[in-house]
Amino acid sequence: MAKQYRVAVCGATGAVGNQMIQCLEERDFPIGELRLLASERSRGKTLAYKGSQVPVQVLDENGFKGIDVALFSAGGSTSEKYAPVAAASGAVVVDNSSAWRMDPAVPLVVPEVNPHHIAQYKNKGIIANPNCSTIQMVVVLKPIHDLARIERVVVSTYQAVSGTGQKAIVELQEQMRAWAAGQPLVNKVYPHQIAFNLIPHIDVFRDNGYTKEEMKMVLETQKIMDDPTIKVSATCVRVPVVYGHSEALNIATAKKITPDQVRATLAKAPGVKVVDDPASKLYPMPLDAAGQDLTLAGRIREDISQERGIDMWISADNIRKGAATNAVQIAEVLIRDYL
Ligand code: NAP
Ligand code: 3JN
Repeated sequence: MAKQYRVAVCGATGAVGNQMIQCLEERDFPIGELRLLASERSRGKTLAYKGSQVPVQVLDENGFKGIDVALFSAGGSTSEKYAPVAAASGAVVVDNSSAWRMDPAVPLVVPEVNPHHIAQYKNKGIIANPNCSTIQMVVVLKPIHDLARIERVVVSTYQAVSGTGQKAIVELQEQMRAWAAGQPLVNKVYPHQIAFNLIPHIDVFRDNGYTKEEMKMVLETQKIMDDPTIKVSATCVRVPVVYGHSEALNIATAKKITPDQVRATLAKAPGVKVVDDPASKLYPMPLDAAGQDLTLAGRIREDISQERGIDMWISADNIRKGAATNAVQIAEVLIRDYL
């Protein structure tokens, strides 16, 4: 019989954790034992996995004993404290928070882009999963970088409320209902009304005027692509969409390439689907990206404002490829090549 692994999902009751359990099931990850961990608030809960109800355990120092692979999505402070605990008890951690992403000893991995970095898990027993907006961007940038060397990317994101968690989905729905009923709209999760609005503010502001989310896109892209020379400038915007982040990308390359070359390259790239037939009104949209794992790329055209530039539009499921699926894919490479 094929080897089976003891897997923990830490943050199992959350939006990302729930999707991780679903991805493990869908992808038939070889699990001998599934341990679900969350906070005191989830004591007594159970979650469905392959037709059975698995009890949720309250996270503590002993929670990772005997575990081979621990998938974390319980926020940065839980990862900071418990990822080293899990690693010390012999598990390899795949962490979804930003806590370990920029640690030089911790690999930051998108399996379509830099699977070879996974070998560095041996340094600390931790592998970091990038931010959702970075993941979908590097999946399309890597094949273009290999073709024509990217010098600079200007990106604007259109990020779904599910990126903020379940409470933000409820806030958008309640504001829509209140608007339709002519009642006052209440905002608690976001600093402004999100229904019928756009909020150019994701995560906290930094001294340089960018937000932390925008700087994650800059620094994570350079680390994953192993190239600190790629210049990135990002503007991250929350939009009233439930699932699926989209991005407008403006890419400047060292070598001149045509939109046809980009389409042909992306058509062969792992994890990408070219959806680019404007005459038939076909282009990526979050409603089409949601519920699947490919990054959709379209509206590919030459940038008329510069010598060697390409513009495009991409959409991907932020909870699946942007978080849970990417983490499970990392775990798949880990067990295939290393454990
Ligand atoms: P969420 O829906 O609020 O879920 C949070 C999860 O963490 C719940 O299972 C919660 O358990 C658990 N948790 C919170 N504090 C805990 C503690 N002290 N001990 C144990 N468990 C604790 O949030 P989410 O949207 O799933 O996001 C979770 C995290 O994933 C984020 O904070 C972020 O770090 C990461 N994330 C990454 C990306 C990405 O771009 N890759 C995207 C979204 C999220 P209870 O239900 O018991 O409270
Ligand atoms: O807002 C989004 O669309 C993505 C959110 C990601 C997120 C949310 C809370 C904390 C992160 C992340 O993964 O970068 C974090 C974090 O910093 O861990």
